[in-house]
Amino acid sequence: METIYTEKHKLRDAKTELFGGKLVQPHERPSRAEYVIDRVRKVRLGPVSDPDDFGMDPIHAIHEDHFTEFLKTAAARWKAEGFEGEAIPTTWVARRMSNIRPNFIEGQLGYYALAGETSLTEGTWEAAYASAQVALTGAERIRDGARSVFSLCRPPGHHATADMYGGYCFLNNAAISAQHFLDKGAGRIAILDVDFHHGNGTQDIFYDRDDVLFVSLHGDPHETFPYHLGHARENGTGKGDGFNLNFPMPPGTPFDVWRAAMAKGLERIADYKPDVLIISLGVDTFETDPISFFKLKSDDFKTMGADIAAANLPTHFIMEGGYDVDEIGVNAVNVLQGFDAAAGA
Ligand code: 5XA
Ligand code: ZN
Repeated sequence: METIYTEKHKLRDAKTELFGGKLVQPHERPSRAEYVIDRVRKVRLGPVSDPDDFGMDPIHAIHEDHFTEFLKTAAARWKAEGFEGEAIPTTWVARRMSNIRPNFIEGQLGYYALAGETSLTEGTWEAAYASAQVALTGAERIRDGARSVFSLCRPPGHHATADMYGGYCFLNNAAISAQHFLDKGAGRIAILDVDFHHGNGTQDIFYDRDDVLFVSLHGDPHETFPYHLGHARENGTGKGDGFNLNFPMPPGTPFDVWRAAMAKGLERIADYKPDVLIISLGVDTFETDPISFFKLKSDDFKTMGADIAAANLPTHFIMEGGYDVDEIGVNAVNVLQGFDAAAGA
């Protein structure tokens, strides 16, 4: 399997994450992608290629112009005000308040953030832009006939909505890829999100549409991030009714339970008959992940890849989360090797 990768991800190198009431070293850090690419090379998964540049149009097919403009300029504006730390929001559009965008940078952070842990820093925009280009390049490989491709995106994307960032995400790489396939002539795309966290951004972007089926397996939002979306009753709305499927699961969920949920999701995907399957590939379901509570083991990721291959669809893997950094390479690449072995590659 080919991997698309760029070192530009290193431009996203925040020094602080608001976690447990303290500013700590971010869980989402450059070494994550380095462990993954090292493992890709070590096991000789396949060629590693640089992304091409598709410009802003495919990004703006998903994200609002005013939002991308904000992401581009926020860190510099924050610094220009004399604030010394990294830019984090302190206020939100809470219940019964006004949704009018403020002018001052501090107010705009609260307007555009869906969570407070994610600092905006110099270089973040460039890394997020490059990450989206990685996903678009992966999409083009599938359009050119590849059975599968791995877009090693960093920063991740599945929490980002059309106009909100947070949960370590800025641009929604899976959504940008899905829309790109549709804009180039595909009729239906399925996204299977296997990250530990619910892909609230992807759900929100496609919630009223029937040309993208979104299936997510994740920690029950009563118990974990993103807390305010991801319940089983969220099935889509309007034309999108029936095209959103959530499988929230409780703390301690082991692989056999998780796998049975994925089988149900894959059944729905088979019924839908998509042109392409996109996998939002997070490996924070791992048993020792520091911010998650499922109990998957390293070998389970191989089985996961084999089960995904059995769907027999062109498959675009897009990297999302995973924070047991020492094991992230093995776990992510186990999915891809399990897929390749079952697909006969
Ligand atoms: O998939 N999303 C993540 O891994 C980020 C979770 C952020 C929690 N504050
Ligand atoms: Zn996650």
